[in-house]
Amino acid sequence: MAKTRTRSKRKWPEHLAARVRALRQRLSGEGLDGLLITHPPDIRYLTDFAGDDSWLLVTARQAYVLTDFRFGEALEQSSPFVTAVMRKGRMTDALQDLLSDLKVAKIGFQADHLTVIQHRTLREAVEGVSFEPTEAWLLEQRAVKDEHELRNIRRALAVQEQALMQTLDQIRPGMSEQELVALVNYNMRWIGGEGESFPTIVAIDANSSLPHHVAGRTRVKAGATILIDCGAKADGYCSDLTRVVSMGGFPPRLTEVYNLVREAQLAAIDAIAPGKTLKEIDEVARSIIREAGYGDQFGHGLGHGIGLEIHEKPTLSPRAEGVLEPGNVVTVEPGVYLPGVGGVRIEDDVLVTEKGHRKLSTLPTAIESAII
Ligand SMILES: [Mn+2]
Repeated sequence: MAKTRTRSKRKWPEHLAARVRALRQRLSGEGLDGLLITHPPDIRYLTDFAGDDSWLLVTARQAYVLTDFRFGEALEQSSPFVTAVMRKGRMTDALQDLLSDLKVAKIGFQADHLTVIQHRTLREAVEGVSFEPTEAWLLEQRAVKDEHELRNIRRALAVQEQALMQTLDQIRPGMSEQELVALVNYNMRWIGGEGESFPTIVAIDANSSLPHHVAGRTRVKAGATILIDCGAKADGYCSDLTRVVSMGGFPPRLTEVYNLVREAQLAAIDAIAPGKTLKEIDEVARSIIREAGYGDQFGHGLGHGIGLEIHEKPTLSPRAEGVLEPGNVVTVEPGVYLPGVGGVRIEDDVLVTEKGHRKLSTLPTAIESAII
């Protein structure tokens, strides 16, 4: 088969080189000659290349991106330092062709990001190489953010906060959930975000007791409770915030719940520090809500990591194992959901620092600020 690759001699940007070095260290520690990376966010993390339908092979000395015509120019622009392998046929054939040139015996693959069919095809198409399953290596590495990543998360948050404020100014009686979703998304794009981190949630009145309500035709009326959960993206990095507001003032039951959720959130944020277990942070918020009699109405985990994906490690939940580390960025989002009445969730994004934590989001949460 014709050779369509030339080794790139371009120098890697230092922050990407550092990420690849860390991966190579693990590879050699585990006795592997390379890792085949099939999950697009992991490929982007290591190379800045944001195309899909492409695979990355990292060996001890080289990094190859297997892609096709659709992404060739984009790859050259974002990542001239990798070696491009332009495939014309099947991905596995291109890989076979590449591997037959390299002196490699054992290649790891991402067991959590390869389908059963891809795996079978790989084993059949590529001879003389043994493929070893790996799990969550890059997800674990990505849990600790470097300066470049933090800058992007901060940028995403800045866009989102401005968009959210603007949207709150624009809400009028008669607007539907769908229209508000459109408005939030429009504002995020207009202000400079790349788009949404996930489908924006807008839930009015009793719909807000559904944590992942799908926006519909319910309309804003005077006195309405409105939950907005959304996120913007900057350079691929996600932000994630939730606010609940009221047109004129919350009913007594929701006032009680709002203040409770806020108290639980502030206490959990306060407790965040390196070395703390993921479980114990969750328990700080959960115990406050439980003692107030709403334990059963807080049915999800307290938070999750954010980064190139909206749900990353570490997870703050009663079942999570592990401890917080400096560089983790997590959401803190307790909620109380009362079917038929409504729900309150308040969500902010928090960085774990060497000494404790820093709240990255800045919008207020006091109940007075939630009355519009
Ligand atoms: Mn979230």
